[in-house]
Amino acid sequence: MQNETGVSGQTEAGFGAGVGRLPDETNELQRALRIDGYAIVRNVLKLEEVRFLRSAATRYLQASDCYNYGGKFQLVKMEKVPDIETIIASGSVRRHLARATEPLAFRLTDICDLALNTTSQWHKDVVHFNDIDGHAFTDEGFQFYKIAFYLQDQDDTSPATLRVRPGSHLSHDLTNLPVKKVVVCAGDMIIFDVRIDHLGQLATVTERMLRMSFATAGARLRFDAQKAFSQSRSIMRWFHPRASDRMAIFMTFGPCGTPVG
Ligand SMILES: O=C(O)CCC(=O)C(=O)O
Repeated sequence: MQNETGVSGQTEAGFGAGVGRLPDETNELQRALRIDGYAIVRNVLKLEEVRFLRSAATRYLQASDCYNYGGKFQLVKMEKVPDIETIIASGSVRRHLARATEPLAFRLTDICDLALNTTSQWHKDVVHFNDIDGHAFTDEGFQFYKIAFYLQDQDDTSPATLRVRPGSHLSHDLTNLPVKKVVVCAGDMIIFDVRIDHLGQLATVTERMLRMSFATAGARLRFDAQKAFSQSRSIMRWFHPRASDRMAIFMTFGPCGTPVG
C-alpha cells in the first residue's frame, strides 16, 4: 500500500541536516518518504478535533491582518495558539513523526503555518532551508519533512487537492515526472519531504489576471495588493455559497540526531 501507511524551517545543527547518513529505513512510512517523497497517514485526527481546529484557526486568522497568496497565511509560534498546539502536537501525531525518523528522535520546529483559502504554484520548500549550494540534493543526511493537515475533505475532482510529483524530492529538476493528487479526508495527515515538487490550489486564469492588475495598481497607488487580491477572492466566493473555506495547518520536523532510548 504505497504512500498510505495503513495506521489509522530551519537548518540548525542536530536537526534535520547533518545527522550523517540516514539509517536504513525500517518501516513502511520511511520507505514511502524515501522513494516517493510523501505519505498519507489516515485518520490521525477525529472529526471533532478537525472542527475544533477549523474554528480555532479561523478565530486566529480573522484577528490578524496577514493577507497573502490570495487568502490569509500566517506563521505562528505554536505556543501562541495553544488550542491548535494541543491537537496538532499531541501524542497521536507525535507517534507517527517518531516512526518517520526512528531510530533517531524527531524534533518539531515550534512554528506552524495557518492557511485560509490560499493559492499556490508548483514549488519545492528547500528555499526555506538555506539550500544555496544545492546541498539538499547531495547531502545523504538531509531530512526535513512537512506535515499537512487539510481541514476538509479534498477529493480527486477538487482543485483544492494537493498535487505532488512523486520522486521529485531526489533532484532539483524532475519536473517531467507524473503528477499525483493526494486525496485526503479531513483528519488524515500528509507528510512530505520539503524537496518534493508540490502544488496547493492553483489560481484560476481570472484570479491570475486580478493578481497581476492589483500588483501593478498597488505599486502605483500604494495600496496592499495582496490584501486587495485576497479580499476580491473572498467576494467572488460569496457567489459560490456552497464552497467551504479551504483551511490547512502545516508543521515542519526532522530527526534531531539522538537515537531514541
Ligand atoms: O496550500 C497548499 O496546499 C500547499 C502549501 C504549500 O505549498 C507549502 O506549505 O509549501
